[in-house]
Amino acid sequence: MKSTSLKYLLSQTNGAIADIGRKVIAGQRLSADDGLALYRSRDLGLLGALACHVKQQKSGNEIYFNKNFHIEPANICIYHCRFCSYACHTGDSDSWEKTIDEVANTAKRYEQSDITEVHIAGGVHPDRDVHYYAAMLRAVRTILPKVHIKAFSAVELEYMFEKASVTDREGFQILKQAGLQSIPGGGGEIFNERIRQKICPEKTGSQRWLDIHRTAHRIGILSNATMLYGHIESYEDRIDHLMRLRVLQDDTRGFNAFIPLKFRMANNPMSHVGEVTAIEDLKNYAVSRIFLDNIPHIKAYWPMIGRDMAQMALSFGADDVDGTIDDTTKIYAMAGADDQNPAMTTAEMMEMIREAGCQPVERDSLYRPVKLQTC
Ligand code: V47
Ligand code: SF4
Repeated sequence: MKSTSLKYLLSQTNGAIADIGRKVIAGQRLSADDGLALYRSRDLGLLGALACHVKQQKSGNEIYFNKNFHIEPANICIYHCRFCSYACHTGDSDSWEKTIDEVANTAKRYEQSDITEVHIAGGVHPDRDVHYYAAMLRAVRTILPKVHIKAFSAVELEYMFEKASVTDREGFQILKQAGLQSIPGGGGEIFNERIRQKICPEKTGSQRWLDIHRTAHRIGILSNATMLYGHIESYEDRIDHLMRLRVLQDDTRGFNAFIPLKFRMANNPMSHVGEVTAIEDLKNYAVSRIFLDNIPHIKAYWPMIGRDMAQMALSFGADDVDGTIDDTTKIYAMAGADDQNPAMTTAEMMEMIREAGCQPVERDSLYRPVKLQTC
């Protein structure tokens, strides 16, 4: 949206929300109260326009995607997060684990491809430590020497480091030497301790999650951040979550992207909570983009929200749709994601972005443009 149109829209708006809009245009940082007022606003058009303004300042008309695939080493997990439709426990008939050879065989399928990233994450396996996962990364690195390895949420990392009795810093050094380059944003959920206690009581605490990311950033491993929203949290809890991320990012500048993850209700103990509406999703993208002034990218993770919502999110501040993916990620399919076999060709991805009036840019894992091969 052109800034003249936004200024016109603001001139037609009264009260606190107009003042906040003027702060956004002036590039001033928003307070927690400002963020709350945005969440409480029903003016979705204005929120979208403000988010687009912020997005334009950061990445112009460009929308990023990458070519990636996922490896899930196991669905076995020691935890029992109440929103999870994916985890099994040792001995369950539906549980599975891939050996390092099987993981390597999955990687081999991409040897001749133009994939630039592999995303490796799964459950928190009771018997595996950091040395085991380092061996796994070395196997992948040998087969795919040029592919960026983004692996293991802070929750998996906490457990594998403790299992091997190494500090976070030592653990990261072991994984880094084995090929780890960045870490995904999983396990953030919602930082408010009271809500976290209700939805994932056993999981890595909020401060611990933040500290693990801080350590990663300090040793040159960048990461993403997520927020699981649309369950029993309040707007205050969402702003508290965004604020804690913004404070850490001021300190380290290590987050590449923020990924709002909409709670999906199928096949988990929180199904009765239901799901929020599309309007709430769009509002959440917009407020995240406006409030997180120091995180460069907002990802609309399409395998979770579907192509249509991902496309709409591009008009509400998102500038990244993640990857062409393969059909190898199951965590959302099992929780009821619209697309049960998420995969998109490059041509489909680019068309989806162009149709939203934006310019598709294939990126690598650090958001550097990749030269597209045309034929
Ligand atoms: O932490 C689990 C979420 C996350 C459900 O960094 C659910 O690029 C909704 O973090 N409804 C793991 N969400 C996945 C993740 C991720 C995914 C894609 C890209 C990146 C990245 C990170 O999945 C968990 C949890 O918040 N999740 N169950 C559910 N029922
Ligand atoms: Fe385990 Fe992750 Fe599922 Fe929680 S969300 S039970 S940590 S796989």
